[in-house]
Amino acid sequence: MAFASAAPLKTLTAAVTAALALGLAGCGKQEEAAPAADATTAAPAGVTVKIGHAAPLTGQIAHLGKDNESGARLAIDEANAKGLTIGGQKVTFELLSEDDEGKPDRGPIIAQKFADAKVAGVVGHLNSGVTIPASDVYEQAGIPMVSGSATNPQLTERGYKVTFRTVGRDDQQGPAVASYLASEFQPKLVAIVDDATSYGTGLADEVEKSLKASGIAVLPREKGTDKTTDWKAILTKLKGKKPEAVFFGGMDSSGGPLIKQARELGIKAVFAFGDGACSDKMHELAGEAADGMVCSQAGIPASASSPAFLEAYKAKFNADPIIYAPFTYDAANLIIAAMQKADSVDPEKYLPELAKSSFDGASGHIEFDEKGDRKDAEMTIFTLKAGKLEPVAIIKAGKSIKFEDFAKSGGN
Ligand code: ABU
Repeated sequence: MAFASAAPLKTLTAAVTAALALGLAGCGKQEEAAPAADATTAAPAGVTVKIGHAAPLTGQIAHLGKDNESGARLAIDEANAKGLTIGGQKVTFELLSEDDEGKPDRGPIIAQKFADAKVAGVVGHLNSGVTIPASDVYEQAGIPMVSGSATNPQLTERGYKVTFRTVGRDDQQGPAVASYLASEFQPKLVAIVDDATSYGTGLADEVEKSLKASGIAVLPREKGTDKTTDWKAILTKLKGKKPEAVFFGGMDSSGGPLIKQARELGIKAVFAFGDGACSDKMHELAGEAADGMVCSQAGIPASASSPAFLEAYKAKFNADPIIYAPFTYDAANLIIAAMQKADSVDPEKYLPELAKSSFDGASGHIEFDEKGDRKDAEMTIFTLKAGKLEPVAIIKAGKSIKFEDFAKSGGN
């Protein structure tokens, strides 16, 4: 990623202007230090650095949004516990978390709110369809953003300097899940359904391209929305066409009802999904009907994250991460590590360090390519057996290996 200077942030306050001299600009308020009797022994003044986080925190996929938020919060709390000094100032990070409701039009509104609040960086958003329009505002404001879950290629295909992600892309994930479906199940005819979002449609397109390239016939696309939970009309139509496999591009909140209703209608096809529907929620929503499903994630499984992260997450939230928490934890830590390297929380100063990151995170080693995409992102294929999602294979740098071999090798 080539870096020109980031656009200057709007209207700096006098306090922030003073902080700019210390390399602490664009990032929030200067805290008042206690009056010191002797200037030579005075503790350095502290600053509060705001980090934005945005995801759907209400609605059908709030479980995933809260998982994302928890990952970022854990990183922020750990950094604060360490008591970091950056640019000679003691830094306290403050997480400003916003509910974007997974709605594309909320993305730019929240991004502008973060810009007005002078956040120094953003973890998020969760949905590609929200992150992409929000990123226009972050680019304008010069605010680095690292998504831990948005997988649509368009996010990093527009030459923006501030957009990064810690997960892989749907043009990696789509071929991975399509190739597993083709080799394991050898379907001759596949139906593809999507939820009409940027993510669902984009991933379904990638899967369709890959299946067709393998000589597999694909039925005309069927579409719902990201709110659809009644799929009977579409499924009844598909049943008559007898596909041997069905791929759904969408989230677990819609994917669970889809597979449940398919089994109720007697459809025996194998069902496959992408990362948005690759969670234990599928079993919660569909029960035994979800058994046998195949799905992919655009990174390593959350359960294979670093033991230190898994222990800290469990201790703090009394729960295990669902899908993306390791990736939002890493996103927040990447921003903080770049600030430390630059010895500045000024986005313009730490952005080049973020782009050059070489970081061992909870989700593995992370470096970014020139677009802001994670280099050599792993793709994991799962099947759901007896109510549990089990990773079966990892695809990295074009090579597929059994998950147990990947785990034995320590994830390298
Ligand atoms: N990657 C799946 C969920 C988030 C997205 O819309 O990309």
